[in-house]
Amino acid sequence: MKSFDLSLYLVLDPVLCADIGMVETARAAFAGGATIVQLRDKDTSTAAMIETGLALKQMLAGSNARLIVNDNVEAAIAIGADGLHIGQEDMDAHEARRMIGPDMILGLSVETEALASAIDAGIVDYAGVGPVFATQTKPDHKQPIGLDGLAGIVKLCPVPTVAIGGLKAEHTAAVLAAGADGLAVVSAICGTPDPAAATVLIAQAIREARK
Ligand code: TZP
Ligand code: MG
Repeated sequence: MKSFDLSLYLVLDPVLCADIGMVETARAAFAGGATIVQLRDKDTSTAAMIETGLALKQMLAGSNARLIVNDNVEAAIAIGADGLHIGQEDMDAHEARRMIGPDMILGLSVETEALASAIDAGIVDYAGVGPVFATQTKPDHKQPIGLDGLAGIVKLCPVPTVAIGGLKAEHTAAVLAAGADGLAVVSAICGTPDPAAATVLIAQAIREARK
């Protein structure tokens, strides 16, 4: 049985994290209560991705936290990551599953109810649902779905879900009320003056919302 906790899902951004770096940002976020981290770097080489991923893996050793690699199957395998996350345009989920084998976590981005209904729970382990709100972090993002859209899509997902897109601590209660299992954030943590404190704010909001 794959075990992972989507509650507070940090997605790293190399540009936003430039000041202290992605590994130190992740370290601070885990100290603050992040449960899972995704290495996402659209503009780097596989070799550099592997180097950062191995440093993240070393930092996480002995913890329950999970390391997911965005899009790059070769890097995910070389790092020995816990999982791979793909978008609808990246590759077919069956093809991804065939390449990573049965044990790695596979996450898939979904933006519509139709895509949610099409998820094969036999091969996909969780869905990233969004963007909930418009965000500067991903300039080419799809049409925002809003909190009502999130609720509609989550209802149709046959796997656990994490919401993404423009999410801040103040959205936590509404996102969880919409049925998502967690929040994925980039700019709410990466590049903030105190990433650990920024994470604590979200972690506390999650605890409050679940009471
Ligand atoms: N996918 C959909 S929106 C997004 C991704 C990777 C970026 C979310 O960034 P932020 O800063 O949390 O809005
Ligand atoms: Mg992608």
